[in-house]
Amino acid sequence: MTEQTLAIIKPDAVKKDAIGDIISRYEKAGLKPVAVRMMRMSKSVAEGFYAVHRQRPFFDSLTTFMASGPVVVLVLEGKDAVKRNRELMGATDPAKAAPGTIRAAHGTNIEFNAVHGSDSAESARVEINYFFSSMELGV
Ligand code: IDP
Ligand code: MG
Repeated sequence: MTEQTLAIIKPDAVKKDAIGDIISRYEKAGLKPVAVRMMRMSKSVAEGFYAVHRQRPFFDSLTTFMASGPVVVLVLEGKDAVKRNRELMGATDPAKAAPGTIRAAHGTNIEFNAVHGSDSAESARVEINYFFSSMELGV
């Protein structure tokens, strides 16, 4: 089924000049960017985005990291986009991510792991609407 997911190229990957490689991986996998923005999140925008993790011990560190530099936020569209993007990304901890995945190639550790990807169709919907207006989404 054709669906959309939200991806974020995190500050660590932007600093490493990996934007082009990562977007190329999406395109080659049949995940078409249909909305893209480069931006810098404030700490409170990062906290809102990761609100589901607010009880976790790494919440403050994670949201400080996400606000530490520019990111690229994308809506990707394709067949089974949520699942396909999770496969492309690899495991949360780059040390455990399968060879050939984005996190294996560009992640540094379990926190600085290069990319975000929605984990379900429902969270994709919420995350896409968190960052993009209907005008940007062409709906
Ligand atoms: P995911 O990004 O693979 O979906 P989540 O469990 O949703 O992983 O965690 C969100 C983000 O929080 C991760 O991508 C990573 O940046 C950070 N994170 C997850 N677990 C840890 C941890 O144990 N220590 C530090 N940061 C973590
Ligand atoms: Mg997650």
